Amino acid sequence: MRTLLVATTNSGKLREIRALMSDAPVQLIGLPDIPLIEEPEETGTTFEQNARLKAKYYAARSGLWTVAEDSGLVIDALGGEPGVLSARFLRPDASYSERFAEIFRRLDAQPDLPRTARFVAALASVDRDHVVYETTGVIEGEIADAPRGTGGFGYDPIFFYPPYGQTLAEVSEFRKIAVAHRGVAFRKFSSWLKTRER
Ligand code: ITT
Repeated sequence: MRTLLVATTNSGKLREIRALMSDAPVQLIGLPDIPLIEEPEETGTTFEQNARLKAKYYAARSGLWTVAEDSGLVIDALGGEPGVLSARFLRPDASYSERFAEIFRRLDAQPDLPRTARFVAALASVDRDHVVYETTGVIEGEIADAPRGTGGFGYDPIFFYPPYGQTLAEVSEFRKIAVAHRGVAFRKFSSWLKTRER
């Protein structure tokens, strides 16, 4: 089995990706398993550009076949913010409670606008400098009235998923990845791997 580097510095993402790829025919390793590589600057303006940028960067520095993803929360009433800047929204070191408060403040200032939002994930896999696979995944939902739940990570406490009637922080990881953006993208990748890595 070939080794595949899952290039993310986000432990929440890594945990979900390991669960999603548990039956993929590859030997998964994460950034904590290899010598430290400095993080790239995410200069892209789209999720797809940043996913490619990260996959190419980590593949070149590690010499390993790599998969990376770029994701974020897109809120319609905020013109798509925080979007590709989700990890850095407000300030790179802002807490999520500060970020939630700012989002509620801005949404409350526009009570007539819908609270629709989506999480988007773009995935890119690079092998020997070539992008060998790309895909995206999306989950549609709404911004909750208040943060709820302690599971998941990032913006999960404010992302209300109507079919569950709960935020993504109120459901188990199993139920989250069954429907969420990263689950959609990594299941497609895993199916593609099964056809390629026989
Ligand atoms: P890497 O670039 O190292 O993978 P990162 O956290 O900086 O880690 P991104 O630039 O792709 O990754 O930013 C993704 C941010 O979007 C993440 O830090 C969260 O704030 C948010 N996000 C993405 N997926 C999420 C999810 O499933 N639940 C909650 N928040 C999520």
